[in-house]
Amino acid sequence: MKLRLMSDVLSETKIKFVLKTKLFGKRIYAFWSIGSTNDFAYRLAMQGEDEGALVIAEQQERGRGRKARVWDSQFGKGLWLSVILRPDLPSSNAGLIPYLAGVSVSRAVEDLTGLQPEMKWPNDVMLNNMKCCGVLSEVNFKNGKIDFIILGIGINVNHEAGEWSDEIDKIATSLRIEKNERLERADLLAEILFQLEQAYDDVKKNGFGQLLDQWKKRCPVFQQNITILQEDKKISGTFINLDEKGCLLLKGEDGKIKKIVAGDLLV
Ligand code: BT5
Repeated sequence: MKLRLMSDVLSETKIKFVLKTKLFGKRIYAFWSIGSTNDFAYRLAMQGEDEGALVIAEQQERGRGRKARVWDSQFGKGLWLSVILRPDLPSSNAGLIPYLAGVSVSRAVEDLTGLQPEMKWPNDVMLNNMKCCGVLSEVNFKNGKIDFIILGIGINVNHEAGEWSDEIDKIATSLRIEKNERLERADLLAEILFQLEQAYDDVKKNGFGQLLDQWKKRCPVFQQNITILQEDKKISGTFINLDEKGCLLLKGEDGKIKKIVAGDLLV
């Protein structure tokens, strides 16, 4: 047991050994414990770190979601990682990066486990209607262009039921819970970065159209009636499309189309 646990640690050497990417993981910053991988990657990027650098930790003490929400990042249970992107893309494309992450994680999970993740707008990957992965994409602009994007991904891998607080336990799941077996986090990491690199190369060459189609195919409420919560306001309508900036287009009962930039989908 002890040996197995030790070998599960995601050291730089172990990560290098399993990676099958050229760009992502070119530099690896692997931590036992860190505040937030996104914060660390942001500082690195500000200091000029190249695209492709990977920051990963066994545990985050201050893992973050959107709007400073807490992201539960228990030691050794999941993948808590951030990568630095410096895409030569129009700044209007920045809001599409979370979709890139969602589809890539979903493909990796599908390939390794046979499970079929679903997308929940804007940035969740779900299994059985429970959240197994969240994405936090943070952009820094310079002279009106994208300087860098920190793409943070948190995925629950080897948690067992009851290992979160009561509040999170009600909405979260892990791959282990869904698949009923423990997973090798290193293999999943390698596959996620591989899928991410392929998808990233593809959108840089061909645009985001196909990627967004993939996302919509995996989203069970696409073209259905939904309700979105923004602060304390609820907006309902039909989820008719995603636009070229990644906004959700919602058609109200009055036939008018609203662009939703941010919010939380109520189920
Ligand atoms: C997210 O925010 O889902 C983005 C999460 C991104 C986490 C990664 S880990 C690596 C990198 N470094 C960071 O500091 N962050 C990124 P949001 O959509 O706002 O959802 C946050 C909500 O998800 C919380 O308010 C909880 O309700 C729930 N939650 C927290 N921890 C969870 C977990 N481990 N699994 C499932 N749900 C969780």
